[in-house]
Amino acid sequence: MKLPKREEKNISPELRVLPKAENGEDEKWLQSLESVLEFALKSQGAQKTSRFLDNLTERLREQGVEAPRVVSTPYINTIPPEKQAPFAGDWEMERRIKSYVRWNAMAMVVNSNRAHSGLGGHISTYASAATLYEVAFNHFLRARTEEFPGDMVYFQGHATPGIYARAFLEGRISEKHLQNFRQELAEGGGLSSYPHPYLMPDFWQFPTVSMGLGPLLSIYQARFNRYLQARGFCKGEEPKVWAFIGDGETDEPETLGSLTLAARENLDNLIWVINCNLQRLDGPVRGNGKIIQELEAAFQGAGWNVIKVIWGSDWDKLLAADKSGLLLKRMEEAVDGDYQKYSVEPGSYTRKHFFGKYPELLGLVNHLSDEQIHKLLRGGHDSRKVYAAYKAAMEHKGRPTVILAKTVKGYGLGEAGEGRNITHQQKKLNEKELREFRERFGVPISDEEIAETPFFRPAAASRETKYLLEQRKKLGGFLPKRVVETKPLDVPKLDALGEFLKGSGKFEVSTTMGFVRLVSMLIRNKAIGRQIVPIIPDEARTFGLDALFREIGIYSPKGQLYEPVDIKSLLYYNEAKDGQILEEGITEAGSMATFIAAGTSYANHGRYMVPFYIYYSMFGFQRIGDLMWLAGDIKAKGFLLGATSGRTTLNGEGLQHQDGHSLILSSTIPTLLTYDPAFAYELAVIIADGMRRMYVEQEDVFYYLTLYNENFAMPPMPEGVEDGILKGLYKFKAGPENKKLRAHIFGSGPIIRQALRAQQILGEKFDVSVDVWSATSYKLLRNDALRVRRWNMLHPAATRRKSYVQELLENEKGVFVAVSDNMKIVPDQIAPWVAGGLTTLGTDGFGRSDTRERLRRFFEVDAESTVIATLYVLVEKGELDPQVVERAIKELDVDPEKIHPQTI
Ligand SMILES: Cc1ncc(C[n+]2csc(CCOP(=O)(O)OP(=O)(O)O)c2C)c(N)n1
Ligand SMILES: [Mg+2]
Repeated sequence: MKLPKREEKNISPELRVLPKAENGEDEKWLQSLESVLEFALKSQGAQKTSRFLDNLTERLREQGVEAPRVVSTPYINTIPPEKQAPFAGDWEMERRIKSYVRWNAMAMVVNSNRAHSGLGGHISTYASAATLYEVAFNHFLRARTEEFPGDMVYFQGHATPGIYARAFLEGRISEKHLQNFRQELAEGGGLSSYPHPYLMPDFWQFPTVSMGLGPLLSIYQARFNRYLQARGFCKGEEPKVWAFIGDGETDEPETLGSLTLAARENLDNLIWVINCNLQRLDGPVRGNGKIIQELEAAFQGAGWNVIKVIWGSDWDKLLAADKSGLLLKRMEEAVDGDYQKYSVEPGSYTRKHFFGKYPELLGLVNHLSDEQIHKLLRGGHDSRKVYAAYKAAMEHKGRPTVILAKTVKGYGLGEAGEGRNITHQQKKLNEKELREFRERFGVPISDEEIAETPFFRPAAASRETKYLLEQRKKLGGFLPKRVVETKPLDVPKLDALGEFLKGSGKFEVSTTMGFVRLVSMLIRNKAIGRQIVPIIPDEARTFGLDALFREIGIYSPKGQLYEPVDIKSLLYYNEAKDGQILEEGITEAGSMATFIAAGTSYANHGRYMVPFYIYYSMFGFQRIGDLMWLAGDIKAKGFLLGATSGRTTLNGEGLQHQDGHSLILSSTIPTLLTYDPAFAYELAVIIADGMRRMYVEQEDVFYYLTLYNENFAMPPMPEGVEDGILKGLYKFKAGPENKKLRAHIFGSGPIIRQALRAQQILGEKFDVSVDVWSATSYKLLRNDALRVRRWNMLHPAATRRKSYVQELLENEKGVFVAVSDNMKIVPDQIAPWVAGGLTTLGTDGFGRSDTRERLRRFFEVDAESTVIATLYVLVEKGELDPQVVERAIKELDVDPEKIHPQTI
């Protein structure tokens, strides 16, 4: 490090750090400190010197002096020019290739919108990030090979045009594809707007466009890679996880929320590149401040290695020439709003307002024309600076690295949007703007063609194509690329889970307890036990999963450095380097990110892992629904288990805990199979079949199951109900045949016991014969019914098909009632296919704390309320006198004037 010399005469009044004393002693102070520094640097080296300074400030603090806690460094590049690794490529060649990618990325958006205005797309994000990507593609991002899983790259969602444009130059996608950007239904197929593995399963690995999710996932992906390593699943060269992130995106709490985990677990396999173009969609990210300095402080504080790439190489000379220290001062005092202005205005403006603030600085740029001043590059546009930063990040040990690269949004668009607030939305360029763009980047497109914005791809035999292919070859091949060549798992069949089919005898257990037992059995299974990944956000004891702590250990890269307080107990908190449980602490988002990493290891690591993520039901879809949606997009496989489910089954916890709607929220995810099982055997049937479908048949689906905490004797599985359990409905207990009045009650979860009690009351007191059905999945019943109806509609002359639910119920006589611990809309899903209609009882309204009995009466889902509802439907059908209902209300002691929990 070279310190700018601050000779006495050169210290400008603006830079004084100490009040001017009469005898000029501040200069002496400064000089003596600087000579200490210089001596230390020369004789001890940079690291020891910085330790010395740390110790010094520490001693000041011990003396009670308010010494500054340094979380940010000067507003200059972290890597000084003399420490900068030399650029290892053909700079001119790479510039040309980058220019062609730039052009095609812009042309895709312009062409799509010219053909169909309103299709959208983004030009300015990639325009600002082109150098960040191209240096990575040419030198750092390693593709998947036989022996290496490939670096895992989270591309910024809005930069996709650039990624497609490069794949086009690589010959991986066709011109037709580019033409059909954002037109996926066009003939011949098109390209998805953003990275979506669901839509382009051979190309995209990681969805990123819902801002904040990509960064979060990348941390947990890097951590999961370490978990696989520690447990002996991965060997050899370790992949790096790269995340390209927008500076505006860092305002999402998910982006910065898990930084400390990455540092704590020493994830030096993780590199973030934050494109600090100082703008988001509407305007500046921090117009009145500096996003780079703010982020530096956050990352430093969290323990990351921070590399700032602020200034391009041209500035090195200016900084070296500035002996007064004023240039750095000026760099620090200008805010991002000013820098945005400098990128929009001509060089004369920057000369006057940036350099001109201090007359001494004007001298520094006297030799530069206005044009040259305007072209002074920001660090993120300078391949040499970016290369050096990436190399340093690759080599850094012990901590994750973040690169904060300063760029200009819409770089190269000129009047069409460079640095302007409207640039994010810019989709069109007029002919003049196209010409300027072509000239600026030297793209060989003729005047005659330019208005058509043709794509440009150098010939296969050209030096450019050869170079870019050669660089990719050195890095193992192309990327992004998603490859699925995974061997199916030898999952246990249902008979291996026989004990669940027999019932629990006299023992009263909950489905949660049943699940814990089941997962323990699976963990002991020889064929797949090691692949099971139990994930839990600090609720293991709530659900009884602590039984597994000792047996399989909690993953911790440091092992256990302390003796746990409960070492003497059977279920002590056992952390181990090769622990199998991922105990995430209180982060549902982090736990879900782990679920996604584990659930996609078949695509990213070529092997199936089987995640079971068990959590407090209410803090699932409601809290982190966007991540669950993403799990569908990324084709994660595994089981989500919403425990302590039900508005009235979890009784004491009240309004923010009692979930009665996760089955509705979860039903919105197209590839998610949702189940609401009542009994342990149902759970076993669903999980066994789920494993078969996901890990043997390799279907791209995942599962959500509710688990409840009400204990009761689990019945044995009746004969022949397996198919019904999986399809969503089966008859559990029939009533007598010989009665005139007949009814059917569908129950799910523990509320089926209320249906069974209602069956008894209706039989004994009101002479109604009731069949009780277990409804395991209204979503699946509805989806099947919709599919069949659609088929019939589109094949009107063919023999009509029947859905499962219609077939099952068509010969049943009597009225239909459904009762659930969830909102009425859950069973309502199948109402159109129940002949004669379906009356539903459910728990609409906010939860509250009380006993189960009182809550069930309050929400009108107990046996008595079910009896009243059933009798009333018989009245509506003209089969019963209303007085019978009145009698029931009295006899069953139900208050007809009670509060209605639905509220509005
Ligand atoms: C969760 C979420 N909220 C809002 C958006 C809409 N959106 C798309 S891009 C964008 C601005 C992005 O700014 P920045 O992260 O700085 O990226 P840049 O394009 O500047 O590189 C916004 C608000 C989104 N995609 N995701
Ligand atoms: Mg931005």
